[in-house]
Amino acid sequence: MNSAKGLVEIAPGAYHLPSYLTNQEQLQLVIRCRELGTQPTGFYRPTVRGGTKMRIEMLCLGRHWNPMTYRYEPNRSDYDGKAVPPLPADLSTIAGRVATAAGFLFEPDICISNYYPPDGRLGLHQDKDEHPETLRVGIPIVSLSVGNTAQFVLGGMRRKDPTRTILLASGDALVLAGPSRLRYHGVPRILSESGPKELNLNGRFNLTFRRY
Ligand code: MD6
Ligand code: FE
Repeated sequence: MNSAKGLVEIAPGAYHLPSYLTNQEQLQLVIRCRELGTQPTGFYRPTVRGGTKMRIEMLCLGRHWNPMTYRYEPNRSDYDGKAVPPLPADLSTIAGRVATAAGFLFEPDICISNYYPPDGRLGLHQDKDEHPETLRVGIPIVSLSVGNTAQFVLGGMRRKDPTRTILLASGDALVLAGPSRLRYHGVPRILSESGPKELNLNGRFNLTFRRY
């Protein structure tokens, strides 16, 4: 069960589910991220095309998103060549439940988990590296956030389109699907010390679940 306070359609095909995860589920998710993140295939700080280091740490499950080629691959060839672990069933199940709550049937096969330190951020981007058919039909991306609150900006189909800001708090879920699947979005900042004290996390984990 979850403590969802509802489903807010922030744009056609984009849904915010505030407080989707219970406190207990949030704690479990933090523990899970730390477990997976401290494995040999755990978090690392990616360097993107052009040589800039990202302001987050990344961990991929199912397939690795290569920040140099913008392609999905079995091994993290931009870093240490290690094969990424499979997407654990407990995590894909949660993402499937979120999608159901928003009215979609969704069976993810990839998860990208990002860790934001207190000064972490993620530039404006589109998630368009999945299979063309996935993008064409608008198969959702489901995201889960735990820890500090993020300022999440959602724009349009062009980088210069106007954006709106929503706050993604600990336990919130977000779905980008259908006509919103390819909207530009980013996280300019997270709010320090804004998460539940019990998580012991002055930072943030965001997990995005995808179907390749
Ligand atoms: C974040 N999220 O919340 C970054 N992408 O830290 C994303 O980039 C994202 O939340 C696609 C769909 C949902 C998301
Ligand atoms: Fe994204």
